[in-house]
Amino acid sequence: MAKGEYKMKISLLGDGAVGKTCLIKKYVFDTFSDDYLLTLGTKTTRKNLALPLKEGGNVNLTFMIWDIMGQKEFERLHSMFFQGSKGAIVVCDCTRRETLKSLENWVKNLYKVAPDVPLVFAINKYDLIDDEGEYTLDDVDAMASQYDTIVMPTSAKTGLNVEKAFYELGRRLLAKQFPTIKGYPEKAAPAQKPKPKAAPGMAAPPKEKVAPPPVVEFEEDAGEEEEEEPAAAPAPGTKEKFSEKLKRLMLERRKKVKEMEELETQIHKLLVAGAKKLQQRKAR
Ligand code: G3D
Ligand code: MG
Repeated sequence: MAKGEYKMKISLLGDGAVGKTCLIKKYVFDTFSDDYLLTLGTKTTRKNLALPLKEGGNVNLTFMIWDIMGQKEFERLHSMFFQGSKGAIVVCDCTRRETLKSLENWVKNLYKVAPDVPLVFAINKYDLIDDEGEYTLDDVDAMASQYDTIVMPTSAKTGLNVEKAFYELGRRLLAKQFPTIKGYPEKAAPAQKPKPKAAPGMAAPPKEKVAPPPVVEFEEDAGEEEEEEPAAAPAPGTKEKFSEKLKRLMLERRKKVKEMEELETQIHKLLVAGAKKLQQRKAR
């Protein structure tokens, strides 16, 4: 049973080519291709995540994931992208130290329009750490400790910590309302000891329980089913039953939230189209 339903905008920030779009693609569609370009940037991608509570039941969270273009020339558009963000995954690339140096700048700019929202720092391309890595997690930990955040090595290529990074951000987004959301269900470590065998005539030992992975499903901006329209407000002076009023207000609220989301998606599309034009003009 869901104990709550939430929809929240989050942003992926970081310099150009650190892997933001690939991380979103890996998380939402579970694929990675090296020739993948800016195709996802044209719309807000959604993904549903069920966060299990210690006392049982889940909280359902829909991420509205905003991908930005990290290149410096789009900087003046960024504050518009950031507005309404409830949290962010801030990404750098372990093979380019300059992307690590920019992390703080990204956070500073985000905090101007979305102060103190929860963050996760992702040190991406960690699959390349042995051959091309320029710095490691330790270099980032010191800097990250000034923010209330966690740092994770990620790889959009191998999938390392991709789900975990989004899960941890989701957990932080809802931590105030739901402090009992469980931690990310890590896969059980390989058993060190040989498993006890059942003595003859005895029942086999119970199998070790492994926490199931969080329930996730994705949804692009697909058309949604028809929704009930709120009833008209009664004429002034007319009595309205408590239950009817509550239902009317809840439906009105839902309608307004939907309208706002549609506006946000339109704004996002417009900004991305504007950024692309700017990019084309620069290339000429
Ligand atoms: P951006 O959205 O932050 O600008 P992209 O970055 O997601 O477009 O990725 C930029 C490049 O990095 C892409 O390569 C992509 O394949 C590669 N990349 C992204 N994440 C990873 C990763 O975790 N590991 C490795 N090895 N490569 C990654 P191209 O060559 O297409 O520019
Ligand atoms: Mg991108």
